[in-house]
Amino acid sequence: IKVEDDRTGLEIQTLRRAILDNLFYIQGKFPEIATKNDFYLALAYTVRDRLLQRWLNTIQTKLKKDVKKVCYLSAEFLVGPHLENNLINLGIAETIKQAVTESGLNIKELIETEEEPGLGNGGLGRLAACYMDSLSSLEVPAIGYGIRYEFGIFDQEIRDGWQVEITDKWLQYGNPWEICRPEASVTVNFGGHTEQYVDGYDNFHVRWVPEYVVKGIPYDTPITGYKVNTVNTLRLWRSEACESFDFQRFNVGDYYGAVDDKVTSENLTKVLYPNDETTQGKELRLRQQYFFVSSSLQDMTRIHLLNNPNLDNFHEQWAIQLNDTHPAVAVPELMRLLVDVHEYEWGKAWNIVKNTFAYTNHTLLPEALEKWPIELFGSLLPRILEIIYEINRRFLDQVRIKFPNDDSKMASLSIIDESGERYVRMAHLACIGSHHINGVAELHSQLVKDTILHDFYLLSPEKFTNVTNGVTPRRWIVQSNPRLSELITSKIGDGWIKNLPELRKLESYAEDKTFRQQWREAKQAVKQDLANYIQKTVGITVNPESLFDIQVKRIHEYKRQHLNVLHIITLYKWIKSNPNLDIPPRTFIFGGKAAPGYFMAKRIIKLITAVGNVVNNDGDIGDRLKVVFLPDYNVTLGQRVYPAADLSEQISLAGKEASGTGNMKFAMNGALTIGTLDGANIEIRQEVGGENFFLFGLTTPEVLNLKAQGYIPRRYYQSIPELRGVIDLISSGFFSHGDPELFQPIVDNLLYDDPYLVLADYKSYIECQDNISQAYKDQENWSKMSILNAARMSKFSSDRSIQDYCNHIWNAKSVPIELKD
Ligand code: 26R
Repeated sequence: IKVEDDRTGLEIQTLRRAILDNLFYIQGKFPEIATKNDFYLALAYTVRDRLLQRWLNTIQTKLKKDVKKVCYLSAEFLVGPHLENNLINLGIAETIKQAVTESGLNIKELIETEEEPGLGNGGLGRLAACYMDSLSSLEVPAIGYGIRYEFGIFDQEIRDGWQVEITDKWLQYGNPWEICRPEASVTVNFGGHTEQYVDGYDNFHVRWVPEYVVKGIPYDTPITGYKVNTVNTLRLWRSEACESFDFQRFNVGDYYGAVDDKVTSENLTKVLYPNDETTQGKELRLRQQYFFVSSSLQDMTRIHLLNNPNLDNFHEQWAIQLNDTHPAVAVPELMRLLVDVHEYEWGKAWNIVKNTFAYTNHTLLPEALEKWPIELFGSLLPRILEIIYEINRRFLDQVRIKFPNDDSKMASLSIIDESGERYVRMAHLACIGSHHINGVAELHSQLVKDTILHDFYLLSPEKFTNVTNGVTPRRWIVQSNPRLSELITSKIGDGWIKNLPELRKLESYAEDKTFRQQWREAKQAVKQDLANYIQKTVGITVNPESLFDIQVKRIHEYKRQHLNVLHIITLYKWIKSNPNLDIPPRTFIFGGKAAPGYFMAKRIIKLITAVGNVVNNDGDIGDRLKVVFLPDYNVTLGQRVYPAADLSEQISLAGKEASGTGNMKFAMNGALTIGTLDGANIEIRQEVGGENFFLFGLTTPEVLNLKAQGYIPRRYYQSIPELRGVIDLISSGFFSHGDPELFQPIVDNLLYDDPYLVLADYKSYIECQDNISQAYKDQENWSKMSILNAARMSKFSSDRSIQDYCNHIWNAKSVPIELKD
């Protein structure tokens, strides 16, 4: 008889034995005393065992000479739960399910036991995770480098309608997916001063004498690709105190001083900053950035030198992508490593640096553009600031040649902002140090060239390009919507999972009545699941046949959740005054976190829940309108929500949302979109067809015009009676138990400032929503539009985005991994 290896075998009996074995030898438990988490961990280790060979083979391939590696440098990776994703990518979901079930366990329950690593705020972090999935699925050798925050994005609870933040203790019951690699630890300098010295050959050098040194310890997580052997690595750094430094103090008897340093060093990677889109110049944040960037670059140069005599060809072997400016300090740090540590001459070093980096911009909002006070920067990273000054000096010499006698150009391009208090502008640093700069959707990339980086564009137009964002169909269709996936596969086979353009084959079924019926049944089933979840979590009974109208994303004024609320109140007033009004019942679902210090965003959450309390409990309304705020929106909850939507709300003010990626997840799952001409909405509409997309609102040029003329929001309030009625109802205290104060900050903001033109777009939005209500009555046509949306979304696969990056920016290729065992 053949006996399969417990660690790799895939027969049911073997898998069952392996789970018990891991339970016993890793968890130290018998089934009789094991908790659900013990079983989850035993299963996770069983799955991990089955990817390790591929993982190690991929690492070996990467070490080979002449294999170009992509490094995605990002302060955030919002990967979501690993278990089910790995089951799908390894192609063992069915087998494992059978083994687990035959062991008397519930696979769904075990999958749901996993705590998701919330190591990101929102779009930018989730994009990094989708890109890691596609890099592996396309067999591109890649490493994601980031920070292993001990506490990720806070958990959100809703108490009395308000957001309350709870510490995210994602590591408390263990993380089976990471492997710590202390042997690859590095050290990172902070503070102190610099000195010049002359070496034995009369060459000048600079040495950085730091005030303290922090140790960086890497933790590796495997990133599987879909049904390929490539398993890439996500390498996240944790900080620790450096023993050698502690001991100096310790030895002179300053025990508390030594432990203090330990506390400071270890605080570095404690917590993710929960601010989405506003910088506060917090020192700890700059420390985090330099810490993970320096650790990662030291790691790359070390790996490079294993197989190369020197760093001369570094840029031929490594393509480093800067995910926004958060890792932009990599530009001077690589210069430091080349010039100070490896003794390269400046010009030669700079040539390597500028051929290594590329920079992605993710936002135009001025408050989100990172800049650091010079004082802070210089005291924390004295050597890096010197290098930045030298980069800037040489850069401005070039500018002077191109624009002679133009001081305003010099001022606008300089890395240093000298208009008031002096700052280091990180976007300028990233631009100057990169060979390519891209925005994340066509409109956004155009606006980057026209506005914030306009002068850089004039200087080097060839550097600027666009890569429209994408999302992985593995997690966002196959995993989150198995019913729909099976229906699709039953008609067109499963090639679409790897090659999304094959979804086009569904177009012809849009005319097929039976298929439409099946399509509706699949949607109905997931809507029922979400209705059950809503009942269980917030205790609201929703009508599963109603139109599910969903807005999930971070709460921000530019995303205009409050515009959505104005529509809800409008409908509420309509039904109250005309009970016979013939519109389909709707369930409005919201989800999203507000930055803890963002007053207006938090108040918008309270407004949503307050309107919900009134509407949901009004007997005249019944189940014609329900308003649900789902607490703690995260990747896991996203997976429940996107598949269940009939309508996707993408209603940001034109010109403000760089791309959006939730918009893609909704449409791929057959939701129709109500949206402005903003971010990737424009391209989604282009792909699915204007007749299958509900468009409203001002365009970007119209927004600019209106603002230039002097926008007066009160005029809209005065001239649109319906709008006035809605605002007055909020002001009256109707939704706040008679308290007119509670929502006055929102009302005043809308009436007297309204920076995101909510009132200007109100009328257009309401009309569009009314068209939607009418359209929903024709279920056959709605289904047709829904099918066409899903069928035409292939452009928004992150596989396409990654291909674009590989071809146009990284010059990287697939390297299939051989599986020798
Ligand atoms: C500097 C700091 C406070 C900070 C600023 C901005 C921290 C985090 C952010 C997050 C931003 C830049 C972000 O998530 N941007 C989003 O990136 C997505 C992926 O490209 C886009 O889809 C989305 O439109 C954009 O808002």
